[in-house]
Amino acid sequence: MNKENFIPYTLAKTFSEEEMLAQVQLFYTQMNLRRSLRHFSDRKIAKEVIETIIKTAGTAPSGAHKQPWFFVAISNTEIKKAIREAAEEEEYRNYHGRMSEEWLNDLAIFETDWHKEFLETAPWLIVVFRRAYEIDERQQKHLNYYVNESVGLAVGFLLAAIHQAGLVALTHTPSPMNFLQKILQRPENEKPFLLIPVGYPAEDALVPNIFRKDLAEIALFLE
Ligand code: IYR
Repeated sequence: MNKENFIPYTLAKTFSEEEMLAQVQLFYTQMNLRRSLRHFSDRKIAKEVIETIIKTAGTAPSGAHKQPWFFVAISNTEIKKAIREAAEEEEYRNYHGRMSEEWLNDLAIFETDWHKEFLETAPWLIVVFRRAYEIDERQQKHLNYYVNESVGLAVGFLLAAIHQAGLVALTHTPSPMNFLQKILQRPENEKPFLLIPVGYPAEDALVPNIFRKDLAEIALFLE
């Protein structure tokens, strides 16, 4: 092991067994309250909050520590409007022919349609990009590793941070999403991954009456 490549690991905290269980149960209880929302208030959120949420996302692990993500945070009214218009154009086509009958049936309980008002109402839109490769000073391409896994993990951290702030979000995937690359003028090595409106919930916000799978349905313990 080359000593120059390593530093000692310092754990923030260690718990007794009881404390550990209490901590993990508390975190589960908090995370279990997270919901995806489609009804946002237009109440402003300080830029520093969004900055810190994005810094939290940037603490996620990634293949060969390449950190193959990029976040564009938008509060600008004109840009949000342009994104809404482009997203609605694509979604109109999705709901009128591009999505299968089965897909439309699966979505029926969510009562979604091509209207995406939340893209203008929410005070911030965070557009997450995945970087399939990096371009060095000599214009050489260098592939990143496990890009979907890495960016998915970063988004998980992002959503947890949003929830921790008492805010709500939607992991939105207007499809296709290349309009985001154009509107936001991102380089060719970045492709849109998710579009995430962030804000306070609208006062009258409703969420679908759906349930999470039990532990036995999502896990197997081999002891
Ligand atoms: N992108 C469309 C359709 C949609 C797809 C899935 I999978 C959802 O979980 C919800 C919606 C839309 O945003 O309406």
